[in-house]
Amino acid sequence: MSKRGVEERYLAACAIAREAGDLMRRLYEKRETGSYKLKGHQDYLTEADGEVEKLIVRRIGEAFPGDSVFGEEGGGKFGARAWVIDPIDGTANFARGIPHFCVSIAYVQDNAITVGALCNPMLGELFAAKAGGGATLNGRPMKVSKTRDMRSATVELGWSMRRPMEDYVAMVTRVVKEGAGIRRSGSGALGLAYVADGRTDAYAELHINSWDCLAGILMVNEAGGWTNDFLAGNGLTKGNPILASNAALRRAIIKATGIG
Ligand code: LIP
Repeated sequence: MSKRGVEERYLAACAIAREAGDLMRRLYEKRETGSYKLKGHQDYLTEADGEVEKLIVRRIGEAFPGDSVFGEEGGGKFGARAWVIDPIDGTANFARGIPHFCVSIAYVQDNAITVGALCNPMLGELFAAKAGGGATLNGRPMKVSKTRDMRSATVELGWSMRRPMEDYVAMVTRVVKEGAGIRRSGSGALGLAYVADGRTDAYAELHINSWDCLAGILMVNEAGGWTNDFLAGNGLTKGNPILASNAALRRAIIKATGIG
């Protein structure tokens, strides 16, 4: 694809993420307590997920009718030019009234993440990246942290029911034993963006879906960090483990999490 084609998709991803974020915030502020469903054990679904995804799919179709789109709620296709979207990453937070969530939009060209955009409307934060073009927060360049010692590190360990609880507890135990501080905030997309912006030093999860993480993976790499080969095997369609880190902690965090 030409540079112009990538730039057009980058600008569109940013604009659509902002518009979707504005809609998400309006829906959040008018939601009624308890207005959510559970599509699985600890797997939340709100009406807002569907409304936001419909807006994103419509905008992408208007601008790039020849591209494929895959959304967490509506499904779709993974073509050679594929948009992979999560309308609300951090749905459990949205559902329970915790203002820590975002829209995640990624564009993948021939199985390579090319464009990513995340918007957290509650903080007015737009995270964006394009392959070879750097990563930004509201237009400001992002860089990963320089933390070199696990005893000074802050590491987010994502969790879901998609892997055995024993495996998660074992990973938490290993990371804490290495001296790191840990957190789990319920949005893998924002967790990865925070690594790219140096707010945390690493993000790990034993299984995450592509729509949650592709945009964040690109941001971490464009901000000078490292990620495992998430797209190996069936990563795009079935998900995989994810590990993202600043450059200095890479070896230590691979050892502690067992993801590499
Ligand atoms: C979430 C992910 C998070 C994971 C949660 C959930 P959702 O995505 O971002 O990493 O730990 O279980 O899958 O469901 O809020 O779009």
